[in-house]
Amino acid sequence: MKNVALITGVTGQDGSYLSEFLLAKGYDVHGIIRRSSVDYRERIAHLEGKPNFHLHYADMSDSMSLVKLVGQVQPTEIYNLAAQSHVQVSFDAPEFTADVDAVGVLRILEAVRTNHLEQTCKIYQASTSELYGKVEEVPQNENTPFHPYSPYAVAKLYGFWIIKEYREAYNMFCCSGILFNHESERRGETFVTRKITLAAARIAQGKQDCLYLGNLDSLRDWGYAKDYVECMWLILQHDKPEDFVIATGVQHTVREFATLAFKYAGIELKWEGEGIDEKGINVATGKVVVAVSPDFYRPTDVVNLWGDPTKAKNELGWNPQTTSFEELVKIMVAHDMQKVAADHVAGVMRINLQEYLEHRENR
Ligand code: NAP
Ligand code: F7E
Repeated sequence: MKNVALITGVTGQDGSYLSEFLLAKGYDVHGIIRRSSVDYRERIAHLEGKPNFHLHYADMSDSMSLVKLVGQVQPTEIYNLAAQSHVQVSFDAPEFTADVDAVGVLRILEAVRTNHLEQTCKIYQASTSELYGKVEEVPQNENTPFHPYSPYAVAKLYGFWIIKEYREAYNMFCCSGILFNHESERRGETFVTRKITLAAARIAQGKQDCLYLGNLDSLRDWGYAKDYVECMWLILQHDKPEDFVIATGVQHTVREFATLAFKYAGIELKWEGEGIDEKGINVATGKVVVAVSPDFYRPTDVVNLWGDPTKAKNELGWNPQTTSFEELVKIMVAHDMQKVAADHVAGVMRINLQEYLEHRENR
C-alpha cells in the first residue's frame, strides 16, 4: 500500500522539514494551508511543484473542511503539527489557542473516525514539554507529572489526553511526541533563539543597536528541528502506539544562548547587573548590545525544562546528540549573518532601482 501522509501545519518550521523527510522516503505528502493576505509559504516554496507534494485549503477550526479532506486524501499517516504555537501569544489569544490546539486535535480524530479510517490511519500529535510547565521534577521523562503553566500548555494538555483516550477507547494508533524546544534557521522570528541569532547578525553588521529580551535565566533543552522530525516518523513506525519524550538531555539558559550566538557573530559579550538591570556589553566597544525589557516577561513563565530522551533512544534507536547545542547556534547564526547581508544588498538594489526610475522620469 502506498504511504500517504497528511500534514497539518505544513507551512511551519517542523512541517517543512517533515515534508522533505517524508518525500525523500517516497511518501505522497499532502499539506493543509490557510488563506492569508500575504505570501507565507517561504519554508515550503522549494517543494511546491514536486509531483508527490500536494497542498489543500482547510483549517483546524473548521471540522467540515477536515472531514472532507481526510476522506479525499485517505491518509495512512496524519501528522498533526498545526497550532497557535507561541506561548506568550496564548496569553493574548487564549480562546483561539484552545480552539486550534485543543479542539483541533479532537476534530482530526473525529475526521478519521467519520471516514472509517481508524484502523488504517496512524496519527502523530505534536505535544510539548510545556506540559511539564511549573516543573515537578528534573529531568522530565514520560512519567513526570504534568503541570501546564500557560493557556498554550493547558490547550496542549487536552490534545495529549484526547489522543490517549481515542487510543484506548477505539483502539486507534495515535501517539504524542512530547517534544522539547527545537530550533533551526527556519524558526519563527519571535521565538527567543531566532530573535537572538537575527539580532546578533544585525548588530554585528551595524543594522541594529540593541536586543531587548525577557527572562535571561530561563532554562531550555534546545535541539535541532531537522533531527526531531525523524522521531515523529519513528514514533509512527513503532510496533505499538506509545508516547515519547524527544529531547537532547542538555540544558542551557537564554543568557548562554545569547553569549554563544554573539560570539559566532564576532562579538564577545560580558554581562553586568542583575534582573531588569542586567546588560550584555560588547567587550570590544563597551556598548550595551543586550538589555532586559519587562515587555517580554510572561504572566507565568516555564523556567526549568530538561528532557530525558532515554525511552526514544532505547526503543526507537534515535540519537538525541546528532546536532550539539554549539552546532545548532552556529548553524542559525551563519544563516542569519548571510540573510542580513543579503537583505542589505537587496535593499540597496531597490533604492538604486527607485533612483534610476525617478531619474529617467525626470529627464
Ligand atoms: P510553527 O512554525 O508555529 O507552525 C505552526 C503551523 O500551524 C503553521 O503551519 C500554521 O499555519 C499552522 N496553523 C496555525 N493555526 C492553524 C489553523 N487554524 N489551521 C491550520 N493550520 C494552522 O510551529 P512549529 O515550531 O513548526 O511546531 C509544530 C508543532 O509542534 C506545533 O503544534 C507546536 O505547538 C508543537 N511544538 C513545537 C515545539 C518547538 O520547539 N518548535 C516544541 C514542542 C511542540 P500558518 O503558516 O498559516 O500560520
Ligand atoms: O521562549 C524566554 C521565555 O518563546 C523560551 C514553542 O515552540 O517551545 C516553544 O515555547 C524562553 C521562555 O519558546 C524572550 O520567557 C526571554 O522562558 O523561545 P520561546 P517557549 O515558550 O519555550 C515549546 C516546547 C513549545 O511547545 C512552543 O510551541 O525564553 N525569553 N526573552 C523569551 N522568549 C521570547 N519569545 N522572547 C524574548 O524576548
